[in-house]
Amino acid sequence: MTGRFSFTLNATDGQARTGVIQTPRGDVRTPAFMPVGTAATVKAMLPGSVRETGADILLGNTYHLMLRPGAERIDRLGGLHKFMNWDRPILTDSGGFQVMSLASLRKLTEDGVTFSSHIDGSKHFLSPETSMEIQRLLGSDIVMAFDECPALPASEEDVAKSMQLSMRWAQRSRDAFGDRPGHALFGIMQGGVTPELREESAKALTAIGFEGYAVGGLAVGEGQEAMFGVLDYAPGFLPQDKPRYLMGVGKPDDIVGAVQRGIDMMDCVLPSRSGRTGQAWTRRGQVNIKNARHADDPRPVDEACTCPACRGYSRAYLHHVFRSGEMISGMLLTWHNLHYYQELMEGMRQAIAMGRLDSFVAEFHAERAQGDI
Ligand code: PRF
Ligand code: ZN
Repeated sequence: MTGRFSFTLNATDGQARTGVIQTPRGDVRTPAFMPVGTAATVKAMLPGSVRETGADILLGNTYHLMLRPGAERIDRLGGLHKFMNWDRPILTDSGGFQVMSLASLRKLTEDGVTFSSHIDGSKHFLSPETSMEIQRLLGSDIVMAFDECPALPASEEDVAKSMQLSMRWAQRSRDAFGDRPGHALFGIMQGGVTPELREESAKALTAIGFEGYAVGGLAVGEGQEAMFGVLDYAPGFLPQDKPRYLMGVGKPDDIVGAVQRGIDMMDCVLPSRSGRTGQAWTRRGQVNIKNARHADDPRPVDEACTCPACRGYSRAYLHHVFRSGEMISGMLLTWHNLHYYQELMEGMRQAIAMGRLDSFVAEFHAERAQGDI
């Protein structure tokens, strides 16, 4: 694998930006939405189908893959790209956030986190050093620093202490990552909803120096208004010439608001997970295919959508296969949802390039306000 990791900004519109992340495994057009492939699969989708929706990059998870099937095993089998048959870029999260939300018997020290697996109760240890090693074994293209995301609500003092620990871990992540041409390490800003803490975190990260910067610690229950409040200033603390990644966001209107505020990358389980629970996301908002009103409806989920679900199937069919527990239900709705998300990103990229993001966003909200009809 030759080539380098770089980021080119092509245009800005207000705070919003569009550009390209170049990696040896291919380009990532920004703003980018990364489908989540936690267990080495975007659930219910073949990799070629994920690509057809317009995805340039997937997200994988250190926490899940270290527990099952194990990073050493994936390494022996040729790395995560080969293992899951996706040859384009993969970003891996570092594990700390998932430990805090999924594992039991957690013990946090300066060194790292000891925890019990949510799968079989086995005991494990994650630290900046072990997380960097696991992400190297996986063959990740964009490696995330090992951080701690405090559970909310938390006092400002606890958020400050946690952020400062994450900044020490960021330095240890940088040191352990080493020199790996073509691979990138991203730092993760923490600091809750306190501007001074966000600024302190950004200064610590930029002093260390990363190939990209994530805004962590948001979308953890604070609500959209508080999240946008932080995004009104936090991206401005980060270098202009490096990608900015908002972790674990979000609903379509969260994504649009984040892009307007200068975010370049996002990931969320929502389009894939809600596809498996009978929720479709469309220009007109959310459609619950379980609802009896769809049982005789010959129309597609969205008349204007060109995905395989909307080109080939009625709401009545999707309602039927969901009610029957058929696997094609999750496959079709996941495809539709990922297609919708990627089309939204493409629309924003083009709008930013033309300096028309405000009118794009106005149209986005106007269509949603009409509701599903
Ligand atoms: N840190 C890491 N992963 C994350 C988060 C974080 O703060 C979030 C917060 N929304 C999602 N995923 N490492
Ligand atoms: Zn569709």
